[in-house]
Amino acid sequence: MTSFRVYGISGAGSLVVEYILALAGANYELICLEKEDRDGEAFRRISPAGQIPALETPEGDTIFESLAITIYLLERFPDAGLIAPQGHPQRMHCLQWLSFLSSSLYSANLRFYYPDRYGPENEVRSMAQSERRAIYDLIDAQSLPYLAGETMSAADLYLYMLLMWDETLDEELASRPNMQRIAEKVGALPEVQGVMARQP
Ligand SMILES: N[C@@H](CCC(=O)N[C@@H](CS)C(=O)NCC(=O)O)C(=O)O
Repeated sequence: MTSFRVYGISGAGSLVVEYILALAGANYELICLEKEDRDGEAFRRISPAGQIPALETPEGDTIFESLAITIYLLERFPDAGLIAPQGHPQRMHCLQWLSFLSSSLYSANLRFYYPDRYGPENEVRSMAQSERRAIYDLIDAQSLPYLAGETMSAADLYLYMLLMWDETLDEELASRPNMQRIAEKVGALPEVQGVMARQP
């Protein structure tokens, strides 16, 4: 195998993995899994919880969890310009925002889209919606051009993926100009547009 294999679901948590690979100029194949594939023994050996994203490297190693895959790819493609170099403060801020987004906004989205897994559906969903909006406000309160600072980083790509899941995104962005600017900049990248256009 000469390319990466991304295990995903169309438009879901595999997007950030695709964005990074596309921006790094790496070859990859997207394998979209149905529920029965995700529950199957073969995939559970790669991702024990049966969740996507998971990644198989050209060397045949596998890794799951979107944050871990993101950090792994940032290390593997240091020249892709998606994180500042070692020792630069923007590097720690990129890691900080990635970590924050993965533990807070991604989780709120999971509660919003799979509420029955967490408790009474309507209550869980409405609490997740409030939480999502509070996190949007917090992001919008940042005044820097991008999450980590002056230049775009993987944290902005990760945010963009999470925003893509919001069915009322236009309304959410309309009242949050700082977050809107980041979404527009990321959405204007041809590599990101290519990934979105190729979603099965
Ligand atoms: N913490 C995990 C969450 C992964 C996750 O929940 N993925 C969702 C799609 S966005 C999934 O696999 N859903 C299918 C399912 O849970 O049945 C990560 O960041 O990778």
